[in-house]
Amino acid sequence: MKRRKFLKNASLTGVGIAVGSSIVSCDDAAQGKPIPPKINSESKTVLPVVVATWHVEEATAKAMDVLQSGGTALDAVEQGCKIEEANEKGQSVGKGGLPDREGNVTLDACIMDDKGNCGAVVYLKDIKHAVSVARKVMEDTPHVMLAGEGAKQFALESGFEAEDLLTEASKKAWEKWKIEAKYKPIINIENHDTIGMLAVDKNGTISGACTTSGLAYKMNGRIGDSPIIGSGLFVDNEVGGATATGLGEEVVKTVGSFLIVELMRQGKTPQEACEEAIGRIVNKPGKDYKDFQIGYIAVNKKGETGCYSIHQYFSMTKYQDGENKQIQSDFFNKA
Ligand code: SD4
Repeated sequence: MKRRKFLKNASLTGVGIAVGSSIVSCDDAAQGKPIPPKINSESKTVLPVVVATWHVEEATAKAMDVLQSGGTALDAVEQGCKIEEANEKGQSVGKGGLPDREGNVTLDACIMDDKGNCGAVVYLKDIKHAVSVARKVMEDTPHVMLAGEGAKQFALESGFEAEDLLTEASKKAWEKWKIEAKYKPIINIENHDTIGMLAVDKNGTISGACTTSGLAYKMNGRIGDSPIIGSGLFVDNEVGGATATGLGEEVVKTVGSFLIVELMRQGKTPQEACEEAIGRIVNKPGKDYKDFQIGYIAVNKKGETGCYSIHQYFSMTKYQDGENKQIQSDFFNKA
C-alpha cells in the first residue's frame, strides 16, 4: 500500500495500524478510580520542577532526586526517563515496548539541554536506554541524530549492552494482533505511555527528554515525533520547554513542541500554549480527530506548567514544591 493511503487509512479509519494501545493511557480512569483535579487551577512559580507525560511518579521522583543532589536538569531528565525505559511493564517505552508489524522493537528518543544542544536516536534496536544513547550522540559526536544499525553500533562502541527488548508479554500481544492485523483505535486504555520529561532546576536551567517504542505494530521503519527535535520535544532556556505524546504524525505536521515554546515566548502561559497547539491540530479543515489522541505538556522558566490533550484521560505527573503527583489534563473534545 502506498504511504499516503496507508496513513490515511491509519488515521481516519483506524484500520491497519495499532494506534490504540500506544496512543493514550490513563490507568486510573480505566480502572474506574477517581480522576485527579485539572491542571488549570494549580500553576505555581516554584523551582525546581519536573513534569512528565502520563502517570510516572517513580520517574519524576528520580529526576527530582537528581536535582536535589546537585545534578543538572539534563542528568535529571535522562535518569528519570531511564526508570520507564527499564520498566518492562510499560509497553511503549524501552524494554517491553510493543513491536512493529514484523516483530521488531525499535526505539526512538531525544534529549535537549539548556544550551540548545540536542541528540537523538531513531529505529534503535536491542538497547533499552535509548535516551542515554541520544545523550551520547549529543555529547560525543558532531551529529544530532543516528538511525538504525549505525545508532546501535555507536551504542555498542560506547559501552551499552545489547539485549532482546521483546518481552514474552509483548510477543504474545503481537501474536494476537497478527491474527487480524487490524483493529479500531481504543482511546485511553493502557498503563502508561511514551515518556516526555521536562526539568527546571533551582536556577531556572531547563532540559528535556523524550523516549518511546513508538506506535504499536507500526510499519517497519516508521519513525514518530518523539525523537524529532521541535516535534516531540523542544527546549529554549530563555523561555521553557514542551513535549508530546500521542499520534506522532499529527505532532510532526504541526511541529508541536517548537510551536508551544514559541507561543510561550510571545507571552502565553504554558497552559494557553498547549491549548493553542492542540487547536492547530483539531481546527484543521476536515480533520477527523475522533480516533486519535495527542497530549502536550509544557513548563516555563518560572516553573509554571501546563498540559492539554484532544481527548479525556491524558495526564501529567508533576513534582514541585514537595509534591509529586499525577494531574488530569483538561481536554478539547468535550462532546
Ligand atoms: C509516536 N508519539 O511514535 C509516539 C507514540 C506515543 O503515546 O506517544 N505514544 O508517535
